[in-house]
Amino acid sequence: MSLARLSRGASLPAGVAAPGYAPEAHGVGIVHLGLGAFHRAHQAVYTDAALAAEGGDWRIAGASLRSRAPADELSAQDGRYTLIERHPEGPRARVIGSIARALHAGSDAAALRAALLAPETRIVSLTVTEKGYGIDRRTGGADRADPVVAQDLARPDAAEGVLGRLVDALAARRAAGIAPFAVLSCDNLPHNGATVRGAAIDFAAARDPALGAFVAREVAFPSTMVDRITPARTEATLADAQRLTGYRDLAAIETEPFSQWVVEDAFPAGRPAWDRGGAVFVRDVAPYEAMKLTMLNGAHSLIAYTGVVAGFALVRDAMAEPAMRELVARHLSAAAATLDPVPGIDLARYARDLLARFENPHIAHKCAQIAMDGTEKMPQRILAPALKAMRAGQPVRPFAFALAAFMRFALARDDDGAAYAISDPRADAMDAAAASAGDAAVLAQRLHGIGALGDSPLREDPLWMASVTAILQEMLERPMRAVIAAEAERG
Ligand code: CS2
Repeated sequence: MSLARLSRGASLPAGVAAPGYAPEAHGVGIVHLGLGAFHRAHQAVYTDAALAAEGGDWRIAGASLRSRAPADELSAQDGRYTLIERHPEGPRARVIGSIARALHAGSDAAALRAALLAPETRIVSLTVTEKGYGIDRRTGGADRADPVVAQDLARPDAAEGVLGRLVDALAARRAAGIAPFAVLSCDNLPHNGATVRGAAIDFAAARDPALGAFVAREVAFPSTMVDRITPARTEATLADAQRLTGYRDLAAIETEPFSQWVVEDAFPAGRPAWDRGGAVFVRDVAPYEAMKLTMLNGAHSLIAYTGVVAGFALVRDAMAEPAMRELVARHLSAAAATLDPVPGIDLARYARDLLARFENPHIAHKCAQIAMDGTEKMPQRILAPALKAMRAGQPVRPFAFALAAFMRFALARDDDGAAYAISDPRADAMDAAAASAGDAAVLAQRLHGIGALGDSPLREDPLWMASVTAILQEMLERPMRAVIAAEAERG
């Protein structure tokens, strides 16, 4: 029996929470770009709680940017889906009703544009991954070398990229006298609101300087820190959804019990009562964001690169290796030492909680999933705290170790010699650099020069480069597991 029946009055078994409101009675107020598992495990859940607590016309029209499948799966179920939370005592299911419509950006382009132009749309939120925006991290502007950005600048009325679609909609609203929406980037970019704002202003100004000035003056880009570990769904996810709810659910997703959302409260046209779902509104998100990017995400990248090479398939497998766990704990304290105080947060406790989250035996989070797009992630996760540590005279070795692991990963062969694919927008440059595997110093220099990795002043720092090169040399000579053991021994 399909979950679609729920919107026609069918009921759920006891123990499975249903939306605490009548979804179809609420209008759409948000357009969301990027309908993947993370959105469904995070913002859509907070919106579901907000609708239950305070109502309002805040349902979501979501658009999947790449594949059609998520849009089809959700549409077939009137937007309903099962959220499975993997608790220690067993999985818990809840049906979410906040998604009103699910579109595919490519084939439903006109419907998506209409939703972006609708006066009722007061927020456009995004989870499109770091690389999905087409931002030139060096200039902070739109990346003219990105083919989609270049195409959208040439044909603004047929935009296919994220910046192009946002700016096209803002321009059309301005022309029609409709107030702009707030743009809420929920990706792990440094200063996500300000970063996307800078690129959107640049893109708009390239079309028309007055439009650039309008975006700068009139459009809010609140920053936000989002957190919930959400592995890609598997057959087990779908089987559990069916077992727990009694319905076949093609759009089910699974996630951890923990969830955190810190948002800058800058929504000129209003927002859902996300605080009723546990979101925290603050004036300045920066300290929370730095904490999460450098501690959680930095440690994640360390685990992912060592893990893929050493043959730990899952984060929890790596954590089960005592030496690896020690290196993760070492990384967390080095990252914490670079942070300014974070209001209301005890960083030692945050680090302990992270270790437990990574160890969660019920979450099957693949190292290979986290290892994707390293050239987009390493600058803010590893190089930014490393630079702070270097300048403050604090230990940098944990960061050098994580970067060296990324470099070893770039060789695309694990300790057993098995090849794996590298999924990264700069995979070609990584592959070209890997030809220097015979010389750790050259390999390190070349890989450190790719994309935003090349923008870090650390690349010019002989001490840093010597440290990275020495660790990489070891990783080239010995199996990763042996290097991990020796490194943990070293402390
Ligand atoms: C992970 C994140 O894949 C990755 O790069 O580090 O997706 C991480 O799981 C989330 O940011 C957790 O909130």
